[in-house]
Order: sequence, then structure tokens, then C-alpha cells
Amino acid sequence: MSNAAPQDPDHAPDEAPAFAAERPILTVQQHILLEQTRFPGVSGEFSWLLSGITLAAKMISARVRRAGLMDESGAGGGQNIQGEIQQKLDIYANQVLMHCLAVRENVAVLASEENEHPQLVDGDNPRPEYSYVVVFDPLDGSSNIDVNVSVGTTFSILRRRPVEEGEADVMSDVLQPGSRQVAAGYVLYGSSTMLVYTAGNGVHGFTLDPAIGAFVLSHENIRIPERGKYYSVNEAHIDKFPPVCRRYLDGLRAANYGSRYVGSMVADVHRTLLKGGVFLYPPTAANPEGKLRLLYEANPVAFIVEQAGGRASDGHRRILDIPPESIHQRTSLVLGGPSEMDAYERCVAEE
Ligand code: P6P
Repeated sequence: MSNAAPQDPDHAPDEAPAFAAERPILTVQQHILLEQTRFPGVSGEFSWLLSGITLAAKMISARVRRAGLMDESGAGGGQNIQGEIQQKLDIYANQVLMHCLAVRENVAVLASEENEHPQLVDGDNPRPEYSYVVVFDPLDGSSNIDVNVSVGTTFSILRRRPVEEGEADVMSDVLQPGSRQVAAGYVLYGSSTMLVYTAGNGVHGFTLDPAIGAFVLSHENIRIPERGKYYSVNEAHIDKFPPVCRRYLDGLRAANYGSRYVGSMVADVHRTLLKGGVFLYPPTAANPEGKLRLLYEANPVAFIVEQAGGRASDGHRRILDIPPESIHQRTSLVLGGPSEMDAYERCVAEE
């Protein structure tokens, strides 16, 4: 007969049990280091670089979540090189990412949606050991902040072109096709803050736990569903879409697909990644080349979706094969699961 006092269900036992995590706590840095042991291509220096992104993401998340309280929302008064009104948080997010990445000694070049030109981190004479290029959109969809809609950061990580490929220079380091990304991902500032990344070995999602200030593994080895239930497109532009897009969308509606569109790319792509379906930004009258940027919007999400078993094209070419000609080059985008992308390609073949 145990002489232990009967457990009072309303009170913890005198001896609090040893810490029992609801789930194993694996931070993104630990995950990368584990990857390193399994995949030699993912080096320890990469986890150091990624820690620059996660630090910046925590700082940006903290600001985004208090935007309305700090008069951080709204326009910052200036315009960025895109001619878009710069939101105050765009400026902050860009400064934070530039700082957090520039202090990583293995980062040589930084390119941002907010800056006209790429930036050499260490003046004009970077030390030869500098090896990474990071291209990013610090706060995509920032015009949604005023109305408390999810926004995101997107990033693409490349290696500098080796010198033997001709005179390596900053622009040739940045203007590489998406197939040469060594890693890519996004941060979604939504109902929770999530980091989703790939280093070419699957797609993994980490949720920021504000209680411990760490991104903790919450979605390991994400796979896009074979077939989803939603298509995601701004139907206001439908009359300007190419006929193949209109036929495709008619077919999806006939197959009882629903429609979901946030108007913030990272949110729309993240839902498509987790629930399946298709996200499109076709050419429109205002943006005949498409609206989204190839290097720092389409390439990262295309790498992610392909690693999760989906596909991404500009309507005709695989996004990751498109040779960039300029840093802020736009592209149209069709991104989704196998079933939806097969259906799109059938529509193109019938043209
Ligand atoms: P539209 C946000 O401004 C953005 O660049 C993407 O995040 C988003 O997918 C797209 O534009 C929305 O554009 O024309 O539907 O408002």
C-alpha cells in the first residue's frame, strides 16, 4: 500500500515532475546543425548566417505586433526604388536585416527590394572567405500592416560565383538563376510568426515561441498536398489575364474549387503549401511582366514549393530556370501542388 498522499487532482504534487516538454524543443539552429551531420553540404557557417535572419525576424516580429501602438504603421514619407510608398516598417525591417546579416563574416553581398543596388558588405575589398549572397524582401505586403493583415519577409541565399567563372563582380553574384540557391525561405508574421526554410533537403517550419524567444520546430518536412481545394488569385484583374489563365480558372471553378486570396504573397503561398491548391499572379495590364519580383519573391517560394513536392512556373518556364537580367526584374507566377500544376500545363498544351 503506497503511503504517498493521494494525489489531489487540483494541486500539483509536492515534487513537481521533471520538465516534460509538450514536444521535443528543436530550434532552427539545432535543426540546421543536425542537417549538417546528415548532409555535409549544409555547413556550420550556414547555421551562423541563418541565425542572422532569425534574429532579424524576431526584431521585425516584435515591431510588427506593436505597429499600431508605436505609430510604426503607415507611410514613412519616402518612396523606395520601386516607386512604392515606403511604409515605416519597411524601412525598419530593411535596416535590421542589413545589420544582422552584415555582421555575419561569411556574408559578402546583400541585395534588398528596398535598395536600388546590391551592397558589398566589406567595402570594395571583401575578404576572400566571404562566401554568401543574401537577396531579400524585408517586408512583403507591408501595405497590409495598417489593417492588421499578415505580412512576410522572403530571402534567397546564394554562393558567390567562383572567380574562375570570369571576373566575379557583385551583380554577377546576385543575378544567378533560382536553381543555384543553396537555401531560401520566408518569415510569416501572421497569427503566429513562422520561419519556413529549405536548404535543399526538404522544407521545415519553425514557430516563434515568444515565451523563450526561439523559433521551435513545428512543421517538419512539409509536403504540399497532391490536390487542394482552393485557388488564390486577384480576380479583379481577370479580364486582363491571358486566355489560358481564364480557361484554367474556369476549369477549377467547374471542379468546385473555392477561392482564397489575402493579397500578401507570403500568406497566400504559405496556405497553398500547407493546404494545397494553386497561387497565381499572372500578367496584368498594370504589370504585363507580372508583379512579383523574380530574385527575392518568386525564387525563394519556388524553391520551397519544389522541395515540398510542388511546382512553380511563370506560366511557361520553371521559375528556378529563369536567367535574371536585372535585380528587381518582375515575373508572373503559377505555384501549386502536383494536381493543380498538371491541370495548368494541360491548359497550356491545349492553347
Ligand atoms: P494585388 C504585396 O503588395 C504584393 O507584392 C504581394 O505580397 C501580393 O501577392 C501582391 O502584391 C498583391 O497584389 O495586385 O493583388 O494587390
